[in-house]
Amino acid sequence: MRTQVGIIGAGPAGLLLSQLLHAQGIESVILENRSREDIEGTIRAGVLEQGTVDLMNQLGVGTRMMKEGHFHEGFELRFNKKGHRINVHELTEGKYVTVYAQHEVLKDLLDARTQAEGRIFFQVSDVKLQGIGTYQPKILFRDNQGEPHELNCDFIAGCDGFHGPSRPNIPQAERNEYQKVYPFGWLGILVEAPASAPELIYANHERGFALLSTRSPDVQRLYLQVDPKDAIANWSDDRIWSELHTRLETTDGFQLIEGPIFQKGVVSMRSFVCDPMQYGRLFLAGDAAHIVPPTGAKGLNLAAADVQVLARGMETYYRTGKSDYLDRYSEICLRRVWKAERFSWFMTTMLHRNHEHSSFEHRIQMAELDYLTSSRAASLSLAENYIGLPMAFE
Ligand code: RFL
Ligand code: PHB
Repeated sequence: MRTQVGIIGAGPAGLLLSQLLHAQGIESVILENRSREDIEGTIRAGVLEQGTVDLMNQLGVGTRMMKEGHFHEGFELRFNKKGHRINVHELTEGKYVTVYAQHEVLKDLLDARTQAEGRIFFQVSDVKLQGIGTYQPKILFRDNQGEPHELNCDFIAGCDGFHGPSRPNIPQAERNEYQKVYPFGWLGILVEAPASAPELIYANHERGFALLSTRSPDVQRLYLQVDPKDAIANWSDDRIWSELHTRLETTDGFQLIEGPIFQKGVVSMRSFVCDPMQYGRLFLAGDAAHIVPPTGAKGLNLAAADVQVLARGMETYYRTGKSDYLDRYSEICLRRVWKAERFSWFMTTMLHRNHEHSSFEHRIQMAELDYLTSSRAASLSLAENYIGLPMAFE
């Protein structure tokens, strides 16, 4: 089998890349080890940057998002039992915080790929990369029947997430990895209930961080900071609600609306960057190359930014035969990646309770929150990072 770009992974990075390449007349094949149902049922991100929304629309896959997504003009930072609104819309000259679930983005992209008769193999196994240092790289894999195949391509895009097989193919001596593991986990729940607030609330409380988000008028998404090693079995619904009520409480009587919890789980948090994000004919994009803690809502958005640079490089290569731009892929992406790493680390550090910290660091956290919510310059910086820094292609 042959294609121009072999893509490993049908997450946001792989599917967006395939759709971008298709729009430029470049052929790709996607290899994914999970089933379509599994992908469409996995609950992850919720917040899209304005640039990601624009990209979805530009690719012709934004119709449902524009109809069913939620467009917020701001969000709230809550501390000392008081809410402080960040008016993102006004501070960023008209941009919106879009809440539209990652699995809905994936459904829309999978539909578009299917309609365009794009080739996607689901439930593949034994994925192996070969010849990435040559001009004829290939991917060996088994299809869902266990039949072995060889996919010959010009380029391989490693869009296979943090645990995927692509990154380890970059020789260790050529690869620098930067990592920070946080002593926090997020317990996330999905609840059948109406929204308790019109916009997202990020709360710093002495018992730990809490986040109120939404999915639809009748389904809400909430998170609690917990010990990353804590078992979900330790968290009864009653305990979750009691903790959420305490952490989100305000002096002016905020009411948290309860409902049946129909999904819950704990995720751990880390920051990670692989530099470079490319080697020979292999290009990493999204979580395969970098991870951020979810507090800044940047992971999916960074994946979308990477693949726009990658698609531009490939388009330039096929049009001119020159690889100069592709050679700079990693350098161009990493400038944005490190700014998103900084922002996600900053939001995480400011909002979580760290038991390794002293009362000094706690006072600094409070000063940071007070500054962010009382200085226009600081609010502007927060808003422009949250909504997404402008896309840079050079
Ligand atoms: P993904 O989504 O992990 O997709 C990788 C795909 O590769 C497949 N794969 C393989 N395929 C073939 N062979 C193999 N050997 C393979 N190994 C793996 C996997 O099955 C999978 O389908 O990576 P991608 O595309 O880079 O996308 C990254 C995003 O998924 C991630 O950054 C976001 O979910 C992060 N994130 C958020 N990002 C935002 O931009 N905004 C948010 O509001 C936001 N909230 C979140 C989040 C992540 C969270 N969790 C669960 C970590 C909230 C949470 C709780
Ligand atoms: C979500 O709705 O899942 C969500 C919202 C904001 C974040 C992270 C996740 O920062």
